[in-house]
Amino acid sequence: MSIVTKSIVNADAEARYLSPGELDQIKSFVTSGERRLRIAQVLTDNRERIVKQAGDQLFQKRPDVVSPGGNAYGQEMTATCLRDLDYYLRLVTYGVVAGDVTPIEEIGVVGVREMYKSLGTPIDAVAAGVNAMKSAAGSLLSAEDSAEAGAYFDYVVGAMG
Ligand SMILES: CCC1=C(C)/C(=C/C2=NC(=C\c3[nH]c(/C=C4\NC(=O)[C@H](C)[C@H]4CC)c(C)c3CCC(=O)O)/C(CCC(=O)O)=C2C)NC1=O
Repeated sequence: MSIVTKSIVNADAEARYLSPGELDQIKSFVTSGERRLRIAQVLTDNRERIVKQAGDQLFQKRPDVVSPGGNAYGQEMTATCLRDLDYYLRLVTYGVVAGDVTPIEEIGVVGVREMYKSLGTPIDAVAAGVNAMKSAAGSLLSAEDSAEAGAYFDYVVGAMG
């Protein structure tokens, strides 16, 4: 939920006007809007490159996942692994646009440990892949934009840690 919706729901539950504090938070959400949209655009435009770079880095660091017996071994499984990274990059763009981790949490974090456990996927390696996407994305953004986007990648990594 964005801060706008959240504030309205909270205020209306008490049948009151938005408080100065809520209006301040909404103001900062609105004034950071252009920056957040710019970041989401860069990530979206460069998604293939970010996923590919992160995959290369992950498989170099964790050759076991793409070796015989590894969860991402074989062309099809490797492609599914890269697809998962792409899923998480997409969720990060949702978070950046919403200025909130809730969409990431609801779509990609709730139940994620159990899911990867049942798939036999080493979740620490998925986290390493997401972290590699953070670096790849960071190299395409200004320091300030990189820090903003980085918080959402960190959220995903933290949820898998
Ligand atoms: C948008 C929310 C969302 C997520 C997150 C998601 C993940 C997801 N990843 C899956 C599989 C998988 N995920 C991986 C990923 C990896 N294996 C590794 O060793 C690497 C560390 C890692 C890549 C970084 C692999 C290899 C499979 C296939 C496993 C199998 O079929 O045995 C599956 C099982 C069904 C399928 O194959 O599509 C799901 C549901 N699906 C969703 O809808």
